[in-house]
Amino acid sequence: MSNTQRVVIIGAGIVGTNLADELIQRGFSNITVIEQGPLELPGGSTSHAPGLVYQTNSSKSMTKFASYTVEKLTSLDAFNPVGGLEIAVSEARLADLHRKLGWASAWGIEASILTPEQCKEMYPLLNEDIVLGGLYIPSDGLALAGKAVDALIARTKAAGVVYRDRTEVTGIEHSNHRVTGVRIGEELVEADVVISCAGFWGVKVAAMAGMKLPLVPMAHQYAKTSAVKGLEGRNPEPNGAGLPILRYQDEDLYFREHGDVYGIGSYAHRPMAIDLDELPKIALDEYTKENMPSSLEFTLEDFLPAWEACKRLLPELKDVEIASGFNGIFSFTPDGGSLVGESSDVEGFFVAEAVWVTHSAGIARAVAELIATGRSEIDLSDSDIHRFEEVELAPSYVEATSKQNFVEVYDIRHPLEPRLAHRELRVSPFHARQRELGAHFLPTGGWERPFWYESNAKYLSDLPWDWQPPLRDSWSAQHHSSIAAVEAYKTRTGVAMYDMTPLKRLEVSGPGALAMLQRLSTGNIAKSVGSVTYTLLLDEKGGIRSDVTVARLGEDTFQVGANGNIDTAYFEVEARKQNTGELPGGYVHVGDITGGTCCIGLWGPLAREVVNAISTDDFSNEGLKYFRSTNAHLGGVPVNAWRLSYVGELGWEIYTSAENGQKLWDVLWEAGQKHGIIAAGRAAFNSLRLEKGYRSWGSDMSTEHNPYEVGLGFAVSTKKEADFVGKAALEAIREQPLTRTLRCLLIDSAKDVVLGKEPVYYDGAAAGYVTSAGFAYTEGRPIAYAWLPAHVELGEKVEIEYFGRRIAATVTQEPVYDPDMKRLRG
Ligand code: FFO
Repeated sequence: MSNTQRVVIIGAGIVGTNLADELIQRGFSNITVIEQGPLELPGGSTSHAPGLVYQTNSSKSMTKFASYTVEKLTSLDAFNPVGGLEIAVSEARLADLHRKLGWASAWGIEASILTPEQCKEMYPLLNEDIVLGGLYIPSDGLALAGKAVDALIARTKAAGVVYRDRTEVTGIEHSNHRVTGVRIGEELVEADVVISCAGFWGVKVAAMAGMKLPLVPMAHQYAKTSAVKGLEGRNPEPNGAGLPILRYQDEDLYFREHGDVYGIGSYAHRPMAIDLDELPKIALDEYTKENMPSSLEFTLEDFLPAWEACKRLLPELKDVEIASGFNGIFSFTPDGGSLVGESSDVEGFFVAEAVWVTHSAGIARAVAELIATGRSEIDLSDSDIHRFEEVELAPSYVEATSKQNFVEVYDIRHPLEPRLAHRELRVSPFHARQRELGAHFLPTGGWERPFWYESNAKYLSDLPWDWQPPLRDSWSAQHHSSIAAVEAYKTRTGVAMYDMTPLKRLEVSGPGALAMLQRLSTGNIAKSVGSVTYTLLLDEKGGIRSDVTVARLGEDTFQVGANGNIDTAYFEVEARKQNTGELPGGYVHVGDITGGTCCIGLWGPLAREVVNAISTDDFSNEGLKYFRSTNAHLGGVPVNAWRLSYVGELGWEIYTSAENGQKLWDVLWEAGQKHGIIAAGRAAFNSLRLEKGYRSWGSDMSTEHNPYEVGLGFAVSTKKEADFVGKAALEAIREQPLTRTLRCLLIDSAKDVVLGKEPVYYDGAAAGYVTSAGFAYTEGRPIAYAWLPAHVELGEKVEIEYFGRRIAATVTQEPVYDPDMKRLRG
């Protein structure tokens, strides 16, 4: 297989060289790598990377990318498998290491918790008086990034890759939304595919293609000590290391050996954001390890407090000096993730930035797959460049959140813990009312979303005994309130209003709209005006890109309820292909109408009483059937109502334009008073959807999963004649037996709530992991969804590991709530 597309990679660091290699392996034969620095020492982040590879991450994908990096660098003789040790000096950290052990087990990494004595035995220089325990990962270790790059350059050169160093890219050329080449001053290097792997310079390169990268270059301190007695003679090679890499997160520090000296990295200092234009100008011929653009002068005063902490952990350091150091620049982003993907505006222009050495080979492989086949085998959504909302790309937001990320890089972070900076960026039209009701907000995508309302606390004492929520452990109690039980109860027995405004809404319109939606979705959209369809978007291999709802508002006008901006970018790209004539179907316009509109989910057995009191329109079961939409007036407010419910109750998603939002809230609230209406938040919402068995894209499923194993085979239309993306793949997949399935688990003990990403043990061995979880109020027990081998059967017992504790659960028939759909169709 030979692929003669002309590929230009910008940057010969650990990402760019791995990418060249991965593309060669996939048959690409025309590759040029352009590097602004000298090839021997390009001067970017790779050139000073200390190379510590800790694979375990809360993200499964990032962990897999790291494991591949270990595998690949090992094959290049550029990995020193010394193991990784993270130690705890506080009870909270020790507990968190247990949580991390859980991720390791969930993602298939061998790991163990060590006692203080075992830590000391493994690492004799430790101060055993302060260490409470450690997490040991035998397959972690040291990447020899420079050696790996040299080996990859040699190997890819031999395969025909052309390297042009000391060459600065000055422009990205494109026409008709396609990349055509890379400009180097007067010269144009023609290309079909261009990938920026320029690290922290990537912001500038991407801007040349009109792309905004939310990335802040920041300096991070690395010091080397004078010779340490306890290390003498251990490592014959000058840069050698034999002890595990060591992390001391309670003080934001990490340690490795360089022969008989220590290298110490610190995140304990103030965040030092770097302005690229103020980097020292160094002549290329003068680059040295100490003198290159990504390496700034060491600021000793910033390091001194950390140095005291170093000596507390490793008492032998009391007798040595800080011999040298530098402030090394690398990339930080608003959520700590990498920035990967293809421009939605310039086809063929990709970025792979803010990638740490740890994930470099894995992400390079994913990008190579993306270029070669249009999809990555490992889910890339955590890294997708399109995951950000427009407000999240504002320079002030990017800087503040990236700095916060720097400060918190080793902190123990609860999955719901909000960013401090830049709150109240986006609020729904109901915000003032929600505040009056004591809403507790948490942000997402710049939106403030109510999780519960303090005003509902007064109903806690009215809850029937079997709805009383049990006390939670201190971790799962964070960012949670028992008020959620009230809100769940009222939704199941009365009526509640949910703010659905932050849900991404796209309007797809024009003569080519139906053709595009038919082409991209598994469902049949060619239904009458007023229809609503729940459907999947697949990739070519049948992996789930998203699950969306599509309402046909007019012949040529559709509204799509989507999962986020990754969907927006996908629709925009596909629309453009129709608009340029590259694909048939005709003209189609995709507009993001989220901000200009709003939505209240009005749900519960009494929902119909509320709307009937303020409308002359027909909201009866026959007048507006399940999964139908209609235009109506509610208390004088023009709305569009969709009869469906993610919480599984009778009712509607009620849409109106933003300026009508507050009025809509008020008329519903007013009319609902005599039915005991409440406002309800995300905490109850999540519990109710789990009970109803509705999947959440991004947690329960991703492009790694096909519809059948997720339990969404029903959303693939068997009658639809039109071809759709993934159809051919599904035909093959349908014939194969399932190897894994998404399963519903009910936890035996009411007080054992888990939160997601915990490993699930079957027959004593880790066999899967929890995708999402909560408390099932109608069952009086916690509920979890988990990936498990297909042979695990209904009724079987499994164990979920939560902070080192095994929690018994039962594989249960789903959905546990209203399997007969009496509620929704009533
Ligand atoms: N769009 C809207 N309008 N509302 C939503 O809650 C959501 N979602 C995501 C993204 N788009 C949305 C989609 N998730 C169902 C299940 C999951 C959903 C949305 C809807 C649902 O009602 N499923 C029915 C389908 C029945 C049918 O096809 O006839 C079911 O499984 O019974 C919120 O995250």
